[in-house]
Amino acid sequence: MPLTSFLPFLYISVLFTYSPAFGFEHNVKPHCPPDKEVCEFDWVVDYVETMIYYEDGGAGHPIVVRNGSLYQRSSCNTYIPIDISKDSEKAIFADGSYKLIYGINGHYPGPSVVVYEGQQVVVNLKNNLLMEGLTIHWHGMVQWHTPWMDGVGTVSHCPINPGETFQYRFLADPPGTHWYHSHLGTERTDGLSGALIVLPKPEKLENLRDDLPELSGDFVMVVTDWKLDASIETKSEADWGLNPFSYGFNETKCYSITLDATGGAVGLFPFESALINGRGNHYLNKDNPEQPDIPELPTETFVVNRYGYYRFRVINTGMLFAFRISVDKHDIQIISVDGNDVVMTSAESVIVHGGERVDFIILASEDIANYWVRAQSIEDTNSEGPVVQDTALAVLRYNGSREVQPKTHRYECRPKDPCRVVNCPFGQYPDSYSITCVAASELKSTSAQIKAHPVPIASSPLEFQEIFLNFHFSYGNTYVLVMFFLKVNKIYPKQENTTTSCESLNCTDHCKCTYIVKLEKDKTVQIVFLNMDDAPFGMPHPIHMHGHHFHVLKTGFPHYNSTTGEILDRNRDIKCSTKSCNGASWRNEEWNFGNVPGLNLENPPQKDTIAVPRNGYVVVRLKADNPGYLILSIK
Ligand SMILES: [Cu+2]
Repeated sequence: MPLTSFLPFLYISVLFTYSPAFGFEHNVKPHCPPDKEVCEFDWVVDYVETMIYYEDGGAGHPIVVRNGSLYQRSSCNTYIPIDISKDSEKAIFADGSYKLIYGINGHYPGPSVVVYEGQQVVVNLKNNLLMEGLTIHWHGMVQWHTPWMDGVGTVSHCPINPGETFQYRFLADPPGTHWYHSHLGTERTDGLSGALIVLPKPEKLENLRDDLPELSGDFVMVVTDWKLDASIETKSEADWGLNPFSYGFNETKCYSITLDATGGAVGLFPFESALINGRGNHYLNKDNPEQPDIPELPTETFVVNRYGYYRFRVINTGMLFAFRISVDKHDIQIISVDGNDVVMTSAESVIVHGGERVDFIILASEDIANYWVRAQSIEDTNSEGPVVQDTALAVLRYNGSREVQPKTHRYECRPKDPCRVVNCPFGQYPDSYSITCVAASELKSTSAQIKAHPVPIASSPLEFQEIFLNFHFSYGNTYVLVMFFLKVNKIYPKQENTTTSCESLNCTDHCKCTYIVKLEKDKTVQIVFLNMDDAPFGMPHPIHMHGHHFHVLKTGFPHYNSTTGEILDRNRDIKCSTKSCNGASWRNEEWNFGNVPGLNLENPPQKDTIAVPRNGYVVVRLKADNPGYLILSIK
């Protein structure tokens, strides 16, 4: 991208005044009418602390629990009761701990950006922080021919410095459930994230999907893991190998990594709590995971009318943990992944990895009551044996039911009536779980979706480019954290520096560098994401590609022991030429040039983030038609 394309949007000014406001609107409400060409937002990023009650002028009062109720301490000895119905606009409750975070206009999660397809989105962003630069990445937006608006700090633009204002301007494309977040350092997981919903143009709505019932409501559900420590501390301590001391440096008991049902690593550090739309709780009582530590805290509540259909747009904005999402006593009907429509499919639950979005519908046809909405980790065991899955909870409340905590339990999967779980990061659960896994690649695009975005097919081998990329830990370094944005070679503004040591001949196996892959313009590019791990604890990695929604053609799983779930052997379709599986290729040369057996070329789903199974692979395809420096990273 020539430097002249970098438009001078950066200027310094003080445009906005700051006053904290906190309510999270979970109903999808467009910000501008559909006929408006430009939809504009004014944002101020500033510090804010959770569990502090803010007065309009900005003065704060700590929120405390006394005798089973919440109070704000307006002076040392003055306690004023908190009225959740009124005061939830005045404070971010999070999980009940005090934590300094970043807020956008005082909000966490950030204000939802709800716009119409094709609208020009303008975000005037003022960085009011004292010492941190920031950028905002619009995850899911393809940024067609505007890669400089992709918001990846040091790759697609220079960070916005403290005191500066930057104007983001990009086209809302494609429609669907997306999100935004800071793409610099660890800011994303300390407050700088939110929902970005692009609604289809109203005139397109009618012929877009005829398979959906008429909806009575449309909800945003932002799910994230949550830690008391600042993310930079979590990252640094992980870099230094301090995770075993996560319970406290002075505690005698040490932390042991939790594993999923196939032995893949999940909890590199302890699951402390998780939030749904900014609200959560600690659930330290493992014997009764539905009994929160601070029951007085507000819980996110979705109110529905009986017999109505409701859409949930789930976004995992978290740091490490994937969440298995379910609604007690209600089947979920999955209709969209990463903003792309799929043929409706029924499931007991769906697993949403970091960066992924899943839309589902429920029919509120049960008794008028309260039901738990669950976001459960996929932890299964640690070195001592089975662990209880950590859970974040929200409430599904039928109109007319009492405002009390649900008493429901999650569906029990039985051999006769197994649970269908969509988007497992592995091929199968052990037999005893009675769970049938549906891989993301088994979902089907709707006919309208595939008509608008056909699978790229190369007209000749010359038009076809195939790339094998292995995402994995390196042996002996089990604690390297992958969910933070590592230092990458700066691309803006010095483009001559983009050649890196990865391209040098003497780098044959384990090299530390920013790896740059050149896609040839307009070619059909098939990427084989590998996760061939030589580390003792591998883990499934969600991989996110900027600038494209690729077609997911196939998943290759390793071989499992069906009783224990353990991996017996890595997938042997792939030939690795080094220990780190650099220079990988298909074992069978006849599979080259796109001739891999079992590819769904007819109606594969489209995604922008995909979990690659440990010791397996995922084949994706795209057309290289969006020039620019686009990052490909583990989410
Ligand atoms: Cu993205």
